[in-house]
Amino acid sequence: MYPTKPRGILLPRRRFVQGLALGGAAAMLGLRPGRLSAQGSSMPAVLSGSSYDLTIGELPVDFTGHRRVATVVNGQLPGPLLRWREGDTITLRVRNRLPVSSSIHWHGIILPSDMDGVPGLSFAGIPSGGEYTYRFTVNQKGTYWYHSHTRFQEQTGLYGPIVIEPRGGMRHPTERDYVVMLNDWSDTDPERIYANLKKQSDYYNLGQPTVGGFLHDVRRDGLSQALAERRMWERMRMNTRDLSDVTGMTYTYLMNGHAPAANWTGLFKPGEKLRLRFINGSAMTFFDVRIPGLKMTVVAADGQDIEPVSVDEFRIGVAETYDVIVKPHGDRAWTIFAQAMDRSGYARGTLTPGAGMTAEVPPLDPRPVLSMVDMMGAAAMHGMPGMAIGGMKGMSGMTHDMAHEAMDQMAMGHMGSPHTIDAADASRVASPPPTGPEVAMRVLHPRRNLDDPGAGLRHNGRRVLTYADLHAVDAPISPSVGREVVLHLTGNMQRYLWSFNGQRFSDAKPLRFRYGEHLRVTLINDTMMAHPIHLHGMWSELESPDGAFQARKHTVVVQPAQQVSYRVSADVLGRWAYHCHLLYHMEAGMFREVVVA
Ligand SMILES: [Cu+2]
Repeated sequence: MYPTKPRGILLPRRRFVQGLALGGAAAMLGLRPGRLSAQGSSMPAVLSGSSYDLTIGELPVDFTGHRRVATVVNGQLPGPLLRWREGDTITLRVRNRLPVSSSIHWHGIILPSDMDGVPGLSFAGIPSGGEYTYRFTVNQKGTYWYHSHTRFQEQTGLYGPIVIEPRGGMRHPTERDYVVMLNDWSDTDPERIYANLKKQSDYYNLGQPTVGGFLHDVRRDGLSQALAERRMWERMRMNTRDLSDVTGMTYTYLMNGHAPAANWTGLFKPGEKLRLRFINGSAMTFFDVRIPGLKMTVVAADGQDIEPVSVDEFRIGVAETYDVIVKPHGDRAWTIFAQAMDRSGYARGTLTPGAGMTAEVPPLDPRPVLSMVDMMGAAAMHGMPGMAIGGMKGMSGMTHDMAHEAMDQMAMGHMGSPHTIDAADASRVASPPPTGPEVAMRVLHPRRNLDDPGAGLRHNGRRVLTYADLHAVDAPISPSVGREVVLHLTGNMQRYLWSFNGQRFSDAKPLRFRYGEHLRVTLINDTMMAHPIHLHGMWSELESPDGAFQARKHTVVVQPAQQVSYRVSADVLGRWAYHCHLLYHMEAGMFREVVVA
């Protein structure tokens, strides 16, 4: 969260990529040359044991035909795979050779707060030329990752995988074990991306409906008619803005550091079982993952073993991890296909019994259609008023921006009266529901359906994983809860303001948890985007709509107009970060400090 100096790289956006990467010049920076290659058959370097030396530095890369400088660990993108053992105490000495401050956060690892790596909360950050030694005991197992928690360094390559071997052996042993790390790379400096979003929130969107067209209809037909539901849908359903706000217009999607053309490849012998450890290390991109023709058995979510569930496809939110087991058969290759949720591009790799074999890459699915439940939640199912709109006025005399905003707000559906307070909701919320300039709209009747795979995956003919499928193999840490904290996920898309309860981090007081208490956190998504919410230091124990324990997660995706609850055991003292893991949402204000005292 410390500002970095923009590097001032400013380049044309490219959708099509050559997928080559260079590492040769890394030697000049005193780092090991990158292991990236055009062949795409290399595996990430693996470091194991109890003591690690990591160096944050820069690496010249070329994913698009243009040379750029990435921010990396030990000269590699992604950084080296850290293979820890459950129960070990590990020491990680991290040196920073960047010209700016940096940090590494161990995502999903339960540890003391001064080891968590968040500048301003856990420690002061690692200054340029400085170092910091992390030391903690590993009391968990499974698939995790690490990344910078400093400004936008995560976007420029500072991330890597963590695999923790269980003490008691694998619950589901396999012949092979691959990390599949997904990332979104941009040739554009992230400071520029952020500035573009602040200036024009749909900057990276394709196929926008026009404001002018809608205003024309309002003048001609009157507001109420223009808002008639059917016509609203015709206008809005192709609007992808609400799915992703940074897209394939600037992103090249990577699998284990390989662009699609470079084709990351994992070998197998027919009949073998493979564990694929999917990690979404993206800054902003949700991926829908499948291996056409192969069933995937999901055995872990966010590092935690779950009851196995067989699926054709799963959506992985930013910062989530899923372990799947596959058994590719035949003397043929299989494509690992990870399309961006908004279908603006994909990451791709190959499982093959022999070098050089590839399989067909499927076409991108159609752009998702937002449904009524994405906008109005449960109201869409029961014909109730769906949204309360902040500060609505007539359409005349509006500026372009105001009209743009109004259009989006009204597109929510039937308008409730402004600032309406939902009775059932109010009984559980300690403070009044958020209003004001940070809050463009509010869902009156959020939906609680965890069995919804989300926009773009509904009724697609494939068996798609949902949160309702996640069932932990062990008991919850919190068997019951003492109190409930309700937080609204709020935003004003047109101004690119993102917040909890309508308050940006800069304006908000910390959330206070009492040391030793068990509480329920209920998140209500008042926006039309899915937000992956990450609590540091403590598990988020996901509950079903009727309050039963489902699974332990470190990152919980809350879909548009959805309400999700989880239990938290406040069993570790200190100051912790709590935030949306969409990088630009976090920086825009969807971030809170949690104090356990
Ligand atoms: Cu994090």
